[in-house]
Order: sequence, then structure tokens, then C-alpha cells
Amino acid sequence: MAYYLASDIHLRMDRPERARRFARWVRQLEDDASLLVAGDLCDFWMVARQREKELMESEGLGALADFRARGGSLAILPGNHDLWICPFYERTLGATLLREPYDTTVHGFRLHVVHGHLLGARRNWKGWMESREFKHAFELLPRPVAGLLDQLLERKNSSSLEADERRYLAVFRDYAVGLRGRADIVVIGHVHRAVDDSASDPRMIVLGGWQKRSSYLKIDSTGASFHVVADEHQENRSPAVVSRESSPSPPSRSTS
Ligand SMILES: [Mn+2]
Repeated sequence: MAYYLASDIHLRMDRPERARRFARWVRQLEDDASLLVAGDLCDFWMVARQREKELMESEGLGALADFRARGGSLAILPGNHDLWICPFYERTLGATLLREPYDTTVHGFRLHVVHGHLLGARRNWKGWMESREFKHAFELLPRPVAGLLDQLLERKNSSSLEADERRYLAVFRDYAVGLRGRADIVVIGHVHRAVDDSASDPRMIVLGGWQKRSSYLKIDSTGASFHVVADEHQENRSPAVVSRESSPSPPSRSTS
């Protein structure tokens, strides 16, 4: 049975193409597959501004509900954007909620999974954005004001992106090294750039965001492979698939 990990899909109603791409991917998962979403399935915008009964109009969440209905199992580890709607995930999608750090053994690989925002590279003002007060304040803002704030944050995020990513990745690598001997693969999200340090011990994989491409880790009896698929609509060319296979002989440990 195949086990998949993805994170940072950042579903939101005003990005239907992203939801459609995610839904297409979910629909081709095997009926008996397991999917772990390692945080930020839904964007804060969607969490704070959409009523709960509107959420299921998202094609991405609909595809997850169908996946559950045909036998798939779904686990969600909350990220900094979707912490607030975990009860909704549990109730509506039948998801199992996980707490980080989450350790599990899959097909002989010892996995250690965190979303990544709590590892110490975060700016203080971003921590405040995760407070209940901020969410309540954001819910009450008139739409044009909320839209403006959303744009400002997006611009701020992209202008400092390079430096932020470098800072986070350095922290992530230190964190992964600290797990040597206890984990075979350390899986992290939050930073939207996909990274596979396949030669390091433990192997560190940053799952990457779904804003412009799709990326996921697949683990089955043949090994662990990380896939990054470019979006043909955005890149305006046929999808390029990057796939790295890890050693086909995982350490002989109990499989769960
Ligand atoms: Mn995040």
C-alpha cells in the first residue's frame, strides 16, 4: 500500500486552478492509499474568510472527501495557516489529526514529520499572526481591507523570500542532523521550495508548496521517491517530472 506525504497546498477559493491541480492528483491515488498532509492544506485566507459550509465547495477538499469515501486514509498535521479548522478536517473529511513531531515507520523507513514553523526560524510578528486574536480581527475586517492586507503580506513574503528560505533551510538541516540514528527520513513543510537532501543522513525532504507546482513524497515497497511536477498551465510547457529514488533496500525494521 502506498503512503503519500504532501504539504502547503494553501487551498483558497480565489485560486481555483490550484485546487483543480490538487484534486486531479488526489483522484489518481489508489483506493487503499494513505495520505498525510503535513500542514497548510488550506490557506489562512480561506480559514478566516470562508464560512464552514462554503469550504466544501473547494474542489481540493471535495476530492479529499471522495478519496476517503473510496477507502483512502487521511491524516493531517496542522500548519500555521490551518490550525483553526482542524475540527472541520476531522468532522467533514474524517481525517486523523496528528501532533508534531509525528514519528512513524512506513515500509521500513523511520519517518519524522513536522510542519516546520515551530523550529525557530520564524519572525516574531508572524507568530502573532497565528494567535486567536489575529484570526478574530481578520474575520471582522471589511473585505477590501482584508484584501489589501492579504496583498501586502503576499508582497512582503515574496520580497524577503530568498533570505527567509535560506534561514529556514539552515535551521531545518540542523534539526534533521540532530535526528541522526533516530530517523531515516525527516519530512518538513512550511518553506515552499521543494528540497531533497537525498545524500544526507538522515535524508531531509522539504515537501514544497503547491502554488506553482505539485510536489509529494511517495513511499511503497519499492522505496521512497520524491516528485516535483511543474504546472503545465503556469510554465506553459509539458510537465517536467523530477523524481529521485532512494535506496530500494530500506532498513529492515517493522512496517506499519
Ligand atoms: Mn506554513
